[in-house]
Amino acid sequence: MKVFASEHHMQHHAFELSRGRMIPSVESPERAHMIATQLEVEGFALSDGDCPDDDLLHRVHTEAYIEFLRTAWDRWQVEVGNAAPAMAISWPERSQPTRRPKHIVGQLGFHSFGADCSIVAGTWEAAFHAAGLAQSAADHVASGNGPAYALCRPPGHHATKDQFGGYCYINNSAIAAQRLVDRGHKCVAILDVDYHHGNGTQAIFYERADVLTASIHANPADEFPWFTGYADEEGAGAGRGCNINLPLPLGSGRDAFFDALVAALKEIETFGATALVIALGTDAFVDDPLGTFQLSTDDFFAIGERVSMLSLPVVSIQEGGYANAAIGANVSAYLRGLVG
Ligand code: SP5
Ligand code: ZN
Repeated sequence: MKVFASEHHMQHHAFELSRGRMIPSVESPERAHMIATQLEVEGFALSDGDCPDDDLLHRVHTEAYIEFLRTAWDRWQVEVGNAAPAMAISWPERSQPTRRPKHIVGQLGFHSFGADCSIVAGTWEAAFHAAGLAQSAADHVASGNGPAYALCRPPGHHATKDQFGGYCYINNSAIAAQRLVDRGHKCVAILDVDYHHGNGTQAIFYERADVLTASIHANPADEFPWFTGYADEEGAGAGRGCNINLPLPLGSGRDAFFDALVAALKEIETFGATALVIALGTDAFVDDPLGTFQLSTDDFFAIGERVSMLSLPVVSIQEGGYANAAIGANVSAYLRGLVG
């Protein structure tokens, strides 16, 4: 198992609006530190990644959005200053076509979908290099060198082609899948086991037939990201039938989760995927402060084992997981299950 990780993430420590109050984001630098420390203790060597290719970023996201992310902090400082986190206060209303404003405050609303996510001084650097880890992990796997894991922070699966939210800015799992396509895989699957629906990944590939997206998550009627993630969202146009949602009730345990996992893996086999991206959130863990599912550390080992049964080249990308005391053990259990 090749592990890609970098220190660039440490510059990103955002704030989030939580129950009416601004708090330091639950998505903290400590998360990646705990994972890296545990993996090193267990003997995994950590390698840095390349910078992501511009054209790869632009196949997943719009050029305007990438340019916005790159410059938003500096523009916010000119406009607002005092080193406060950059965050929207207005979002486009849904009932009529809307346009992209010029002003940074308006663009923050245009390019985001929630206030759990803000831009701080190091956000671009962290998100850019996280995408590079995903690209490098995909390159490693595409070259036939065995499985790879990218310790991406910030996470990515909520980010759409032109909007950040849910602690996500650049969609690292989508970057990995697109890289596998660009390296010759005609059918790639993304399986998202994060507790939350991978709405951004779904949106990016919704009309594409070359990337199957499948997500196991808490029912969006009761949980973030609230507005998508239902079972009847099947994809559209050429992508019809290439999106699978497996929403589960709040509080779901191992049995419900593994039934969904087996169903998703079966669909991935039927689809004929030649490579697989696992969007590895560990927030389905029983003690996760944001989740309600009941998975144990051993269950993450079993997820890895199940995934390995497909015998596909696998790129694993870190998504959520907020039980910092256990996050290292959960990730390493999954990786050990995967390699057998
Ligand atoms: C990648 C990922 O797992 N994103 C999840 C984003 C969820 N954001 C909304 C969570 C709101 C919880 N507020 C914090 C409560 C702290 N006690
Ligand atoms: Zn999550």
